[in-house]
Order: sequence, then C-alpha cells, then structure tokens
Amino acid sequence: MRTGRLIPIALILSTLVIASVCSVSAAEIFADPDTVYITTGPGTEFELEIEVDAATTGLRLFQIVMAFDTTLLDTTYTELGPLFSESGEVFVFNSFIVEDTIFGSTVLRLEGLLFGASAVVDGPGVVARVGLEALAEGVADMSVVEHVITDISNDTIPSNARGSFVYINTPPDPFDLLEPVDGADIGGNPGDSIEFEWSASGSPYPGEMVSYSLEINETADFSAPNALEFSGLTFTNQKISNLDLTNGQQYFWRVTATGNLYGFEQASTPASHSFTLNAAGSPNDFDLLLPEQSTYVDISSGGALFDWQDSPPLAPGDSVLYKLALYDDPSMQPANMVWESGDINVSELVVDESNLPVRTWLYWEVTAENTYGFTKKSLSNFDVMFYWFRDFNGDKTVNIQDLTLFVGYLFGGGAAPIPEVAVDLNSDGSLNIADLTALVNYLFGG
Ligand SMILES: [Ca+2]
Ligand SMILES: [Ca+2]
Ligand SMILES: [Ca+2]
Repeated sequence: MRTGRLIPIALILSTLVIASVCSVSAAEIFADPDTVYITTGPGTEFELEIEVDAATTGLRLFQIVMAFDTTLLDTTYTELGPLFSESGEVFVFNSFIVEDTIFGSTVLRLEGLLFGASAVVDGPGVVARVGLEALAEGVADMSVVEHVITDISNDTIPSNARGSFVYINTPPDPFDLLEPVDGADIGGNPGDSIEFEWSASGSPYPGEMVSYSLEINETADFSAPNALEFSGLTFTNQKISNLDLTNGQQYFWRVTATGNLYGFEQASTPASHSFTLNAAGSPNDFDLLLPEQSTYVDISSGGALFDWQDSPPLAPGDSVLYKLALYDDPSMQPANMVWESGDINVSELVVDESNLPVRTWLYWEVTAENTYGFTKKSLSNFDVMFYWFRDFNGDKTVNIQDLTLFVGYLFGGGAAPIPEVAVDLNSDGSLNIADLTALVNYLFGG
C-alpha cells in the first residue's frame, strides 16, 4: 500500500517540474498594449509595440503574423524596434499586409533578421513598432495567428505569443429582450403590474457602466406621442402598472443600453417586442331586475323602485358606481334620453314620479363604472310603462275629468285609457261599471 501511494505522487511531482520549467523558459512575444480602447472614432491614430520578454535570449529572427481587419484599421508606419535597430548589427525588416490563404483573412506580417556570424540580441525589448489608424467603429482582433523566433543556428526558440484587441467607439454588448415575449397577450386585473425584462449588456471599456432606457409605444416605429419612457435604469427589468396603459391596445417596447462614460449606444435584440394588454378591466356582468320587462307600474304613491344585480368589484380595492338611464325610444340614443341618475353606489334606486312620464313606453338600462374607469352596461335593457292609478287621462291627478272620460269610454265610444290597468280599480283585468263605481266612490266618498 505504501509504495502504491508513493508512485503516483512521484509522477505528479515530476510532471509539475517539467511544466514549470517549460513556462519559465518559453520566450514571450507580445503586442503592447494588449487592449486598445479608442473612444474618439475613426481617424484616431495609435501605436502598438511588439516586444519580447526577458526569457527571450539569443534572438536572431522573428516573424509574427497578426489578424488584421482592413475595414477597421490601416497602418500609418511599421518599423523595426530598438532591440534590433540599435543592436549595432546589420538588420533586415519586412512588413506586409497580405491575404493569408491559410488563415482565410487579411493579416499583418512583421519580420526582422540580424546578419553576422554571432549577431543575436537578448530580451526584453521592442522588436517592432506599428503605427495604426482607426478606419471605422468596431472591435479589431489583432490576435497572433502565427509566429516564430529563431536563434543563431536558425533553431526555433520555444515561445508563446499574444496579440491585441482594439475597441473603436464600441457600443455596449448586444443584449436580448426577454419578457414579455413578442406577441404576448397580457391579462390580469386592473392595477396589476407588467414586468419588462431584458438580458444584461456591458461595456468593453474599463470602468464604464451601462444603463438602460425602456420605451413603450403604441406604434412599431415608436412615433406615437404618448410614449412611456424610463431611462437611467441600472437593472435589467422594470415594472409598470397596467393602469398606465390602455386596455385592449397593442404596444411595442424596446430597450437601449448606453455606456455612462462615452455614451455609445446598443439597441436591443430584436429591435422591439409587441404585446397586447387584455386586462379583465370591465366591471362584472350584471342584469336588470325591477321593474320587470314590459310591465306597467303605478307611480301614484310617489315614484318607482328600480333594482338590478350587483356588479361585484373586480379586484381588491375596486368599487363600482352605477348610472340609471331612461329613454323614450328603443334605440336608446343620447337624444332619446328622458332622465339619467347621478352616480349610485348601490344597485337600486327609487326614482321620483316627477322624473317619470306616464302613458308611454320607456326603455331603461344601467351602466356600471369601476374605479379604473372601465364601464359595462347591464346585460339587458327593459321597457316599462308608468301610470297613475285612477288617472284616466295621464295628467297624474284624479278628478272629475277622469270620471267624465271613463264614462265616455264605457258608454259613448270615447278613447280608451293608456294603459287600461290605470283605471282597473278593482284589479280584475277588465274595465266596466264596477271600476267606474269605484272611481265615483273614490272621488265623492261613500
Ligand atoms: Ca339590487
Ligand atoms: Ca287625470
Ligand atoms: Ca275591473
């Protein structure tokens, strides 16, 4: 057991030793700086130095090939660095921008060579300088795609290489719209919140924070004037109340990320999402109760009771107010309105007789309105005819004139009362001498 455990440990130790020896001895050839941050746009000029480190000894030749996007960058100069040019040795320097068939893209190739039987230099030092100009906005990848350094015998010196990234007026990172998903149908109750959520962006520039602006608009091009906009958001979500939106309306929303130091902007992906608000906004259904449909109602006692079902509040904190309206035409247009109540907080109302015409069909309905301003009409509208008991001619008084007309109707072919029930004093469903007698008794006693 004891030896069995020792052998693997010995193997691990020897592996570690080899690894550390390699990392210490390998030369480094690298671009400095390794990241270039440009915020002043195309036309900005800067310099990269190509350096070798202290582990680089006996150096005679270098070749370094870096990715080079000619749409983003151009060279303003290339030159051999002082490690070679000030060595006192004879040197050669070449630089090319070429289409690299193996790499499949344009590359910048730099190579330097010392002549002479014993001409070598030791790092650290600068082997080349590259003057560059930004041509467009974007991220230029100047990774090293190929490199070699050799010694006096033309043997390769083991080396690692590292290039550079150039950020030219680079906007914050692309980011996605998440919730509501595109085309969402948003229900819920009035007063519920709607949460908008997107993925995080970030700035490539050191120390730069990103903030977001959320826009909600009725048009896909965000041109409607009544837009909702929230800016300076530091989180990737925002809640709004659905009361800030119109029920039944389609909306579009988008987010823009902005860097706080340089102000470069990134639009969301996709550019926008749509949603439709279909909150359960209206008061609940309710129907009419009294007076029942197509009935005659006596108002001689002073008025009439109207009653309808409650429309229960929809959401916590909601309440409902009612309005009763009477019309003299079944089309129930505003022009036909005979009378309308004020707001009523209970589902019934006694309407004074002075507001109620007799001898004509009336049509009534109730409208409920909740605290969110949503309205709903009663499921039905009823018709009703009011009358004044014992009043033959519909003037809301009972006197000798009614008696005269009643006599004329029963015995002289005069016009019928409207409705007949108004003078059916004994309530037997027919008009005859018994009703007339009852009216005489009412008027003159007995
Ligand atoms: Ca009621
Ligand atoms: Ca009368
Ligand atoms: Ca009768």
